[in-house]
Amino acid sequence: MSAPNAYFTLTEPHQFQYYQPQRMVLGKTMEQQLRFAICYWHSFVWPGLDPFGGETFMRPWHAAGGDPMEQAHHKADVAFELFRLAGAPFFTFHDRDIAPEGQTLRESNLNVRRIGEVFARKMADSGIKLLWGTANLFSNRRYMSGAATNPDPEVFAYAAGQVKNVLELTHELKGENYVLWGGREGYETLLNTHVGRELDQLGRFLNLVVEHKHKIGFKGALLIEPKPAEPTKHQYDYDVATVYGFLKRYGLEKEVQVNIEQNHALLAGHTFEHEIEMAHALGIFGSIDMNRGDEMLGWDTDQFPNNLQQVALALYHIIRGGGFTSGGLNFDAKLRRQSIDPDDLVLAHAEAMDLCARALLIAEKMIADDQLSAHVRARYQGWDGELGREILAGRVSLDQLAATVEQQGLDPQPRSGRQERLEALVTRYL
Ligand code: XUL
Ligand code: CO
Repeated sequence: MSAPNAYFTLTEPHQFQYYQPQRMVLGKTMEQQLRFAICYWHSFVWPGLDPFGGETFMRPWHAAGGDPMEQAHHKADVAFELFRLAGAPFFTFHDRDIAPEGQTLRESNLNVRRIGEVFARKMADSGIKLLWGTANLFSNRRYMSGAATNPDPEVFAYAAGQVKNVLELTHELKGENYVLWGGREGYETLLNTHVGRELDQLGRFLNLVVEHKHKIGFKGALLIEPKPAEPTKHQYDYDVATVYGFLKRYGLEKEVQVNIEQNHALLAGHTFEHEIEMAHALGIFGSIDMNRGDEMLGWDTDQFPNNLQQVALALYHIIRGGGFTSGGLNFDAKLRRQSIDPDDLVLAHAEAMDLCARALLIAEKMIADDQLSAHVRARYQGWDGELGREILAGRVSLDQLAATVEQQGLDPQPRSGRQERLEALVTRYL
């Protein structure tokens, strides 16, 4: 097994321009506000392929003919070296990212547990923590028609066996959340799909996960990650509002929250802030998968964030909604396939962290200055008056409202929404 340092030419933790973990911003340290995590899958599993070409990164732990468990150990060494060099306090993983699939569920789960033991030691030595764990219920061919939503209940059982293992491992590693992204929970054509059954199956699955969480005493949050399409044409967890409707229907809106991804929001035809604000309004905001989609491409490009204004507005809404509790900013982001230098992994993450820190300082200015929220407050002021309060308290009927307009001669006058002025104001904070 090679020494971890051998993989990167960088040897010292990144020197940031803006990210000062201990600096106080809006009542917490930057580290507590931002809670950065590096994900395993894009950096250590994806080899750089696209639909037209294969591996470009040539990661040594993917070398043909190697022993898969030894390669998994090597990968873990390099992963923790990346976390140290980039200075991220958390990481995230799927079971399949960290250990090879065995011949049986039992063997696969044991492989995951063996690397889990390696993680426990490395986490104790480094102080790096687990933001969340998750199970990969989409790569293996058995899941091609869904996991919980598969027409075959044996596949549902298999998926349950994987989730049980990763949920327990996440608990043992003191992970702060557990994520469920419905990778293939959706469908391609109604000609072969019974939507009503599939939704009930998914609702049952999630209830089982919630029951198991309580049984083992896991205190972290369970998070669903919405995505409208890809890999399936119609994903059931389309966006935050759809997930909320699903949770309500299956009685889980108090048990489960959402992990919102920038690129997924874009694919759903929403802005990132829309999804964040919707989650706050519905009381299910959990965590963020921070990345950047390409506005001209209709798929999940998972780029590292670098749009300062967009990130600042996202952080403004996150913090105004109360900020993170168990959640954080997980870089669900991957290098472009031509970025083949190992050091690109370190620099991409570190620069993204610095950008987010800079955006946090901008969000701090927006909040301290208060002009943006003052405008919104003023716009809804009427609702704090007598008429507004009576309506919302359910104390007036349509008859009474119609009579009020006539008796008081109400003639409401339109007022400017001032969008351009507000947009200009935002750019002034940058
Ligand atoms: C896929 C995606 C996943 C989840 C975890 O688009 O975002 O990597 O974040 O399963
Ligand atoms: Co994601």
